[in-house]
Amino acid sequence: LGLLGDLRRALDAGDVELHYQPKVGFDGRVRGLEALVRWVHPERGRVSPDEFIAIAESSGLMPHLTEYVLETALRQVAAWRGKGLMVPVAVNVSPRDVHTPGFAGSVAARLARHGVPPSALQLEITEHVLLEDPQRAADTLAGLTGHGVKMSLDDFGTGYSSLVHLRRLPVSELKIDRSFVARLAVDNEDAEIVRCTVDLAHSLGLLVVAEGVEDDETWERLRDLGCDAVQGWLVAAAMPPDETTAWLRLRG
Ligand code: G
Ligand code: G
Ligand code: MN
Ligand code: NA
Repeated sequence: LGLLGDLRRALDAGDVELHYQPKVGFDGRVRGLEALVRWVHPERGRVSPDEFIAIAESSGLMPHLTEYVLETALRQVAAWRGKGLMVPVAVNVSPRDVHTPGFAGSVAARLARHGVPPSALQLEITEHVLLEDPQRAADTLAGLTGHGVKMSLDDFGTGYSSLVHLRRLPVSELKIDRSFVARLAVDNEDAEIVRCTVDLAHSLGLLVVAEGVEDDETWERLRDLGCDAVQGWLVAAAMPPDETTAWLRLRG
C-alpha cells in the first residue's frame, strides 16, 4: 500500500506534526499536555491517526514513529522550558515500543540529550502492553519509572480484565476512556462506572484524568466524583505548537 511508504517519507522529511491537548485540574491549572500526531497527506489531505497508527503498528514502522514523536515532543518541551513554560508532556507509546529492546535506556538518553528532566515526560500506555510478554513489559516499565519517567494508563475500561493489570503496571495516573465520560451526565450506569473507577484509582494512589469532556455538566459531575483532572474539547482541542504556546501563556 502506498500509504506506508508515504508515511515513512513524511517522517524522514519531518512532515508529521504534533499537536498538544491540555490536561487541566478543576482549579483550571494546567497539569500537562498530551502530544497527538497529525499527518496531512499531500494528496489525500488529513489522515486520521487511527488509520496511520494501525499501519505503522502492522508494518514495523511504529518504533520509528515513536522515536520521531519523542524527539519532536522533547525538543518542544525544551523550547517551552527555555521560555519559562514548565509544562510536562505526555507521549503515547504502543505495546510494540515497550517490547523494543533498550527502549527505557533510549528514552533516558534522549531526555538527557535535550536537557529535559524525566519528570517533564509522561508516557501513556494501554493495557495491551501486557498481552505479549508481561514480564518483559513490566521490566521495561520498571526501567522507565526507575529513570523518573511517569507512566499513565490510557483508555482505561476498554481493555480486558483491568484490575490485575492495574496492580502489575507501575502507573501513577489512570485515564478514564471517553466512551464512559461522554454520557456521564445522562447515563446513570456510566456515572457509576466512573465513580467506581475514581475510587479504585484513588485507593491505589493513582491520579485520575477524564478524557473527552465536552460540556460544563460533565465537568461538574467529574469534579463532584473526585476526579483529579480533565481533558477535552470543553477545555481545548489538540492545538499546533504556536497556538499551544499562546494558550499556555494565557492559561498556564
Ligand atoms: O486525536 P486523535 O484522533 O489524535 O487520536 C487518535 C488515536 O491515535 C488515539 O488513540 C491516540 O492515542 C492515538 N495517537 C495519537 N498520537 C499518537 C502517537 O504519537 N503515538 C501513538 N502510538 N498513538 C497516538
Ligand atoms: O486514545 P487517546 O486518548 O490517546 O486519544 C485521544 C483522542 O480523543 C484523540 O483522537 C482526540 O482528538 C480525541 N478527543 C480529545 N478530546 C475530545 C473530546 O472532548 N471529545 C471527543 N469526541 N474527542 C476528543
Ligand atoms: Mn492518550
Ligand atoms: Na484514550
